[in-house]
Amino acid sequence: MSVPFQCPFCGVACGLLWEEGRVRGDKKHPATRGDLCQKPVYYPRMMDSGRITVPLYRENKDGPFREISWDKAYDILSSILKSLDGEEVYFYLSGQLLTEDIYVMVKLVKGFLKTNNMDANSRLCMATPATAYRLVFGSDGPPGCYDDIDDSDTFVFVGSNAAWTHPVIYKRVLKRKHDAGAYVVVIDPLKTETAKHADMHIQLKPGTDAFLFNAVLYVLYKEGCIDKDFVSYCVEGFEETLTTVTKYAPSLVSSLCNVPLSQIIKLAELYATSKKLISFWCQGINQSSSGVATNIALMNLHLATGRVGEKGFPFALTGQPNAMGGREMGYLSHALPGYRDVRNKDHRHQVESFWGIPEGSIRDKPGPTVMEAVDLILEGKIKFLWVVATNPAVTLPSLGKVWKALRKVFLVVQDAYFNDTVSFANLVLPAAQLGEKEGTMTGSDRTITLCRRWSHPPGEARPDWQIFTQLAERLGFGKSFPYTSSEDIFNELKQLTKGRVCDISEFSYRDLPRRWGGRWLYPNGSFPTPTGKARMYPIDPVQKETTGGQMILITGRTKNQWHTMTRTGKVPQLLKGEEEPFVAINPVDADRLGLRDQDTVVLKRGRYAVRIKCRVSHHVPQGVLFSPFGYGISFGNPINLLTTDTVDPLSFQPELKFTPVEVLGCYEETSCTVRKQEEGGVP
Ligand SMILES: Nc1nc2c(c(=O)[nH]1)N[C@H]1C(S)=C(S)[C@@H](COP(=O)(O)OP(=O)(O)OC[C@H]3O[C@@H](n4cnc5c(=O)[nH]c(N)nc54)[C@H](O)[C@@H]3O)O[C@H]1N2
Ligand SMILES: Nc1nc2c(c(=O)[nH]1)N[C@H]1C(S)=C(S)[C@@H](COP(=O)(O)OP(=O)(O)OC[C@H]3O[C@@H](n4cnc5c(=O)[nH]c(N)nc54)[C@H](O)[C@@H]3O)O[C@H]1N2
Ligand code: SF4
Ligand SMILES: [Mo]
Repeated sequence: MSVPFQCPFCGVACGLLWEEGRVRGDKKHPATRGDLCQKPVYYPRMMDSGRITVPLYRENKDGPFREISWDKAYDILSSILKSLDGEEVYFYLSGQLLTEDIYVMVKLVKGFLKTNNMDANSRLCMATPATAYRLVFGSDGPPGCYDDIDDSDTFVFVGSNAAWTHPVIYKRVLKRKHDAGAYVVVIDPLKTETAKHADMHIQLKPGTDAFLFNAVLYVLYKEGCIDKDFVSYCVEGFEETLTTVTKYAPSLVSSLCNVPLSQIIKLAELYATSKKLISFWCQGINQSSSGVATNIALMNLHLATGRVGEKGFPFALTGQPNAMGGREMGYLSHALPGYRDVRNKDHRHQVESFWGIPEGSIRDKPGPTVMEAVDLILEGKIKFLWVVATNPAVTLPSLGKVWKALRKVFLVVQDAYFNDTVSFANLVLPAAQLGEKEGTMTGSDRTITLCRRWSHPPGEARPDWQIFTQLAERLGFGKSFPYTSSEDIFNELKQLTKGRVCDISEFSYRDLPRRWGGRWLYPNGSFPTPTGKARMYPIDPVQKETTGGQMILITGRTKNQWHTMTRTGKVPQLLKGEEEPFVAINPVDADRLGLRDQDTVVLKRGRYAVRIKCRVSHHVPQGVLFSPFGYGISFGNPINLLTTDTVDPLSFQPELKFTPVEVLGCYEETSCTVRKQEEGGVP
């Protein structure tokens, strides 16, 4: 038996085949053509260990869980949901769910429970590029696709360690470098694996990318390299942008970013003269308090040089396997299915009439973002939180506050595995995972893959869409949720995309995998904005500061682990070298602090502290630290105790790449208390 599915890990979304317990690449898959990396190869070996198999309940969070039936679980849920109003409940979803799972939950919550109190872990991930794309092009979605890699001659990776995080894309780029001499630029403060293979590594100071892009635009203008035709027919805002950019002369920016002038000139030359140039970017410029501005500053370079089609384009690498599908279905707090927005009256009416609910059912204000919801829980305004396929007890920033909120709220955790958030829960719902349920996901280049199943969920576990459907029935909405299969749901949700950029109304399960939007989203230089033109914006970057004695903590990923390790952490081959948390520190800084490799240090921000082993490494520059964020509570205090919920003003995505911290050598350890109890305590 050969069962097609999509990789459950990164957003490259490789098409795979399960064949009698083995996983291999699907050569017929149009996006990834049979390629894959190590992680999914071990998937069949992870699937069974540490699973939640029955619904569990406890009224008192300090007491033990007891097993309950699904009937009882739905009773508990429906009686709470009926007793609270829309502002008192909150739903936190994930880009690791199927599109069908997400659609049912969005419909139930935004349409029938009449609240926009919903968000997803994409808030920590893709909220920034989704916002920037909308502002610049009028719509979310990457303008090109993977096929474009194969005839490009220049690749610029910004804040992306793709060699580890999007390995199949990076391999394809390196093949192009090898076969056709393509030129690869990596812009990253760290000497990453990705940077090692680059022709030019621009090792800039953290948080200074927008300055760099402004300087590149400055050079492009001064050297007469603007695509004037494209700009005049297809772009608005060029003049204002230019006025601002003249403040960012390359000599000034060179010292500000701490990069050689020659690299700024070379980068400008590449945007000016390449045949086809793709800028790939990811969390290094998304998880930032000025993320949208930096995304736009990068996209300005593409608009100024007419690179939004055959000459290349800006391409935001999606993190999770179905963060694209989630955005298409409107799982962020402002959104509705079909890339619609709750603030738009026509959009609300279109969706209301499709769902057969009265006008005015969908609220016209975006709900709070997940970090705002944490504050609302602490204020006593949100009383019920349902977390599905994400592990906020480790991955949200400002964990001291998050733990307090998780302890306070009535918490439902719906997961396939016992993750860290379960230890804060009242009600635990066992979910089926990929391989045990069917449905679709959309990958980074808009290709939708149908995931068939080869196995049954363990015990009482159920597909997420089924859990939501059965609850909807209990709540009296059965008629509007008549689904008996994920295909029923797909056949409904696709109709809501008709006429939208992400139109899949003609797709069916039979013809997947298939990409929506064609090869290029905007092939004729016309954009879904009110004027039909794309928009450049003047960007005045703000310099982020540290105070004396502090170092800049960057957080991110390791090569073989997937976030909080609920699956990959069970495979010794993938754990090798990644068994325990660490912080990487430059040898000069280590010397100054009297540290040797493998010493324990204490990282401190305000009253929060994390004890952690250090790795002395040339890969981080002086003044900067790097630490992976996925290690759960059983490893000690997670690194997100130190990160803050400072957010971007437009995307509300938190700053996770720039946290000023103090580093105390092990000899100072005793002076540094970890105030677990005070902050709500680790369970
Ligand atoms: N192995 C593995 N792969 C994954 C994941 C995983 O958990 N494990 N997770 C997936 C998900 S959900 C996501 S979102 C992606 C994330 O993929 P990436 O964004 O590639 O991964 P990160 O390690 O978070 O950060 C990338 C880089 O940003 C750099 N950076 C930090 N600050 C700055 C800055 O100011 N400017 C610039 N230019 N760079 C900066 C860091 O040094 C780091 O090398 O990975 C996906 N793929
Ligand atoms: N400091 C710092 N923090 C970060 C980041 C960073 O770079 N630095 N990155 C952020 C980013 S980009 C992301 S995407 C988040 C990721 O953060 P999370 O989403 O919290 O991390 P995961 O470990 O991927 O959690 C996914 C959960 O879904 C469960 N699961 C898997 N499949 C299914 C299913 O089919 N159904 C159900 N119900 N459950 C399932 C898994 O068991 C796991 O518990 O972390 C964010 N946090
Ligand atoms: S590159 Fe990403 S999608 Fe492809 S196999 Fe590896 S983890 Fe899975
Ligand atoms: Mo992500």
